[in-house]
Amino acid sequence: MATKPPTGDPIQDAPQVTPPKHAAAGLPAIGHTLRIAQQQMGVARTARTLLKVNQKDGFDCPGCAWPEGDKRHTAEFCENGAKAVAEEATLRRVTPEFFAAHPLADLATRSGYWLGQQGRITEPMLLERGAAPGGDDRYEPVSWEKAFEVIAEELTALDSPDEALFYTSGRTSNEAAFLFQLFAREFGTNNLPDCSNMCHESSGSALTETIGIGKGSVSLEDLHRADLIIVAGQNPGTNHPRMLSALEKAKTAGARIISVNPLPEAGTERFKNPQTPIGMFRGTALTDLFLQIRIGGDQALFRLLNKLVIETDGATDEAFIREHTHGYEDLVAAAKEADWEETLTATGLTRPEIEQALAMVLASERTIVCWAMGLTQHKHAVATIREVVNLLLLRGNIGRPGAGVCPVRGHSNVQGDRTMGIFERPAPAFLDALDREFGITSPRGHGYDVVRSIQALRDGRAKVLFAMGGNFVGATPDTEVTEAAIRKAALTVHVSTKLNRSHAVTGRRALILPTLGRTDKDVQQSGKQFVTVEDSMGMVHASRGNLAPASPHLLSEPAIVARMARAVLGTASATPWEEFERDYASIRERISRVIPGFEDFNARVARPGGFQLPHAPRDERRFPTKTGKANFTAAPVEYPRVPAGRLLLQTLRSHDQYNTTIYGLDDRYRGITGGRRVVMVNPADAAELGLADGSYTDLVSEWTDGVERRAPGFRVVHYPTARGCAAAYYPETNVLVPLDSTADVSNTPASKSVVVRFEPA
Ligand SMILES: Nc1nc2c(c(=O)[nH]1)N[C@H]1C(S)=C(S)[C@@H](COP(=O)(O)OP(=O)(O)OC[C@H]3O[C@@H](n4cnc5c(=O)[nH]c(N)nc54)[C@H](O)[C@@H]3O)O[C@H]1N2
Ligand SMILES: Nc1nc2c(c(=O)[nH]1)N[C@H]1C(S)=C(S)[C@@H](COP(=O)(O)OP(=O)(O)OC[C@H]3O[C@@H](n4cnc5c(=O)[nH]c(N)nc54)[C@H](O)[C@@H]3O)O[C@H]1N2
Ligand SMILES: [Mo]
Repeated sequence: MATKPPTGDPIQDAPQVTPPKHAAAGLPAIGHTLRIAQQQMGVARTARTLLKVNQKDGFDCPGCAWPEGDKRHTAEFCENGAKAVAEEATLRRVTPEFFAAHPLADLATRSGYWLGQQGRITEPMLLERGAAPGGDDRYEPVSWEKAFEVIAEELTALDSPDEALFYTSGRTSNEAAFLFQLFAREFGTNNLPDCSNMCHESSGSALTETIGIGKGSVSLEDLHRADLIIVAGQNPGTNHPRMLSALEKAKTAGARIISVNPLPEAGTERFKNPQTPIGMFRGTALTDLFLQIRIGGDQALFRLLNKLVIETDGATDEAFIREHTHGYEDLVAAAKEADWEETLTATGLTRPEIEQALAMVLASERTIVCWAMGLTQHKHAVATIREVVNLLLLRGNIGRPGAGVCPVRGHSNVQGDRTMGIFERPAPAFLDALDREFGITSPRGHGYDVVRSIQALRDGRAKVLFAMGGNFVGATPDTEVTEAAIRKAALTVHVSTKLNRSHAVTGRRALILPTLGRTDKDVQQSGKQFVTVEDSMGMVHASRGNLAPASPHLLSEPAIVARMARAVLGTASATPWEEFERDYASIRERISRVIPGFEDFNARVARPGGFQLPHAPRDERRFPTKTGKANFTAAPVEYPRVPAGRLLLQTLRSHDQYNTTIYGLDDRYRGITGGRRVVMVNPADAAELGLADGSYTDLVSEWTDGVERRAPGFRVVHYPTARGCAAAYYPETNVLVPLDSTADVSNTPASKSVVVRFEPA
C-alpha cells in the first residue's frame, strides 16, 4: 500500500533544521506577515484588508475562533490570521483556462501546497469522469443553472435521502449553515458530517455529559482574572496567537500557567507582544511549570491530581459538590485506585513535577483548563476531558468568575455551525422547533458523522457528497481508503474558494462551486449583506467583507444553498428560499424563532461587538444534564501501550499552514524550514532506533487490521519531544491514521496516537 508523494512542485524535501525557538511573535512575525500578504495581495490591498480584520465594522478573521475582546487594536490580527486573510484575498486566479491546461490526472499529482497557491476559483466547473477519450478528463466551465440541474438529477435518483452526505467545514457563516441543515432535513436526511467530528467532538461529548452543554464556560474576562491556567494539548503560539495576549494579561495580573505538552512549544514559553513596545523586545515568560507529558498520558495525570486533591484536607469545595454535583462517591472510589508508579509510566513525568502541579492547583481559587487537539484526538479522549472536568468540579471551579472549562475551537465558526444545527445527531427539541417554524417533518434517525460517511461511501451506502467548504479528502484519515471510497461516489460537489485535494479525487461526476469568502463584499437584491459568526466563547457578532469579489461569477454560500434547494425540492418546499437569498435578515429572523438564545437576533447583532449566548453552568450554576446536576465520572484510566521498537506518532500543524491549506514550507518556531516531510524524534529514542539526524525514513503505521499504511521519505529531526513519542505534520501523515482508530463515544479519528515503526529509506 505504498503511496508516492506528489511530484511536480517545490514542496518536496530538503528541509533545513535549526534549534527550536523559545519565544513567539515579536518583530520577525510582523516582517513575515507583511511579506506573505504582499506576495498574495499587493501593497494597497494588504493595507485595506489587514486594517479591517476583526474591527467592529469589518470582517471576522477566517483564522481561528479565538474571541476578539472589547478594546480592539488598530491591527487586531496576528501573523497567522494575516496569512489566512492573504490566502483568501490573493490576486491570483484559477480560471477555466487553468482547468483546460491541467487535466484531472495532472491535478491528482499535485501537492496541496501547489493547488492552493494557484489562487481563487472564478467559475463553476463540471467534470464527467471517463467522458474524455484516453482518460484525459478535464473540468469544463458550466452555468450555475446547469450545475444545480446536475445536483438535482443525482439527488433525486438516489434510492433514499440517506445516500446523500452534506459536509460542512467550520468557516461557513451562521446564515449559510442554518439554510444548509434546513435543506438537508427537508430533503430527508440527518447526514450532516462536519469538521467538528475530527476536531472538538470529544470535548462536546464529554462536556454535554458532565455539565450539560458542549461549549466552554469561560469568557476572555475570566481568563484575565484566573489564578491558574492549565494549557493542555494545545499550541497557541501557532494556532491561536491572539490567545497569547490573554495569557500575558492574566500573567501580569498574577496568574500562573502550567503547560502540559509532549513538545516545548515556543508560544507558551515566552510571548513577545507585537502590540506593545516592551513586549516586542523582551517579552513575557508565560509558563511557570512545563509538564512534558507522554502522548496520551493526560487522563492518568488528571486522575492522580484528583486523588491527591480528594485526599488533601479542606481541598474540595464541599458545598458545591453537595448542592450541584452527582457521582462524587464513584469518583472517590475510582481515584483511590490511582497509583503513582502507573501514573509516572503513563505520563513520563517525575513525582516532584506532579507534586508541584498539585501545589499550584491547591493554591488557586480560580482555575481554567484550556485544551485543543492534544486531548481530543485519542482513543480515550472523551474520558480524558471528563477527568479534566472532575478536577474543576472538585474545586467548585465551574460557574465562578475566573474559572472554568475552555476548549479552544479551531475553525472561526465551527462552534456557530453546530449551534445552527449542523449535527448528525440533532436534539429532538431542535428538530421540533425547526418543524414548527417551517411546517416540515425532519427525519429523527441519526445520520453519519465523518468516519461513518467514509465507511458508507466505501460500502456503497452513500453515493453523493456535497461539501460546504473544507477539504474532505485531504482532512480525513486513512487517505488511501478514503480516496478509493470517494472515487466510488456518483457525484461529489465542493463549494470552495481555493483548489485542494478534494477537487482532484472525485466521484464519477464532480462540481466545483466557487464562492465568496469572509473578506469579499456580498451584495444581494436587497443590498449589501453581512453574515454572523460565533466564537469559541459563545459571542455572536457580524462579519462584513469589503473587497470586490474574486470574480463576478461567484455566488455566496446562502445563495448556493437557496438555489440548490429550489432546484432539488421544487414546489414540494414551502420555504421562501428566494427571500432568504435576497435578504439575510430574513434568515436571522427564522433563526431567532428556532434557536434559543437568538431572540431578537437582528436587533442584537446590530450592536457593535454583538452579544453573548446563554450558558447555564456559567451564568447560573445550572446543569442541564440527565441528572440535573454536574456529573462526576469515573472511567477506568487508559493510556496508549506501544510495543518495543515503535513510537507513538502525533500528527500536528506547522506554523505555515491552516489545516490542509499550506501557506509556506517553514515551521519557524520549531526551527524547520524549506520542507514538510519531517519526523521529530527524541534523540535518546533515535539513538535506540538507529535514526541519525538528517537521515531519511519511511513511517509505517501498525494497526489491528494488519494492513500496512506507509508514508515514505521523512527526514529525521532530533527534537526535544517526550520519550517514546514522535511528531509529523498533517495532512501528509493522514495516510497512516486507520479509519477505524477513533475515540470512544465521539468517534473522532485518533490522529494524535498512531503507533509507527521506522524503515530507513
Ligand atoms: N495558524 C493556524 N491556526 C489554526 C489552525 C491551523 O492549522 N493553522 N487550525 C485550526 C483548527 S481547525 C484547530 S482544531 C486548532 C488546532 O490547534 P492545536 O490543537 O493547537 O493544533 P495541533 O497542531 O494539532 O497541536 C496539538 C498540540 O497538542 C500537543 N499534543 C499532542 N498530543 C498530546 C497529548 O497526548 N497530550 C498533550 N497534553 N498534548 C499533546 C502537540 O504537541 C501540540 O502542541 O487550531 C486552529 N487554528
Ligand atoms: N491527521 C490529522 N487529521 C486532521 C487533524 C489533525 O490534527 N491530524 N485535524 C482535524 C481538524 S481539527 C479539522 S478542523 C479538520 C479540517 O478539515 P476541513 O475544514 O475540511 O479542512 P480545511 O483544510 O480547513 O479546508 C480548506 C478548504 O476550505 C475551502 N475554504 C476556505 N474558505 C472558505 C469559505 O469561506 N467558504 C468555502 N465554501 N470554502 C472555503 C478552501 O477551498 C480550502 O481549500 O481536519 C482534521 N484532520
Ligand atoms: Mo479543527
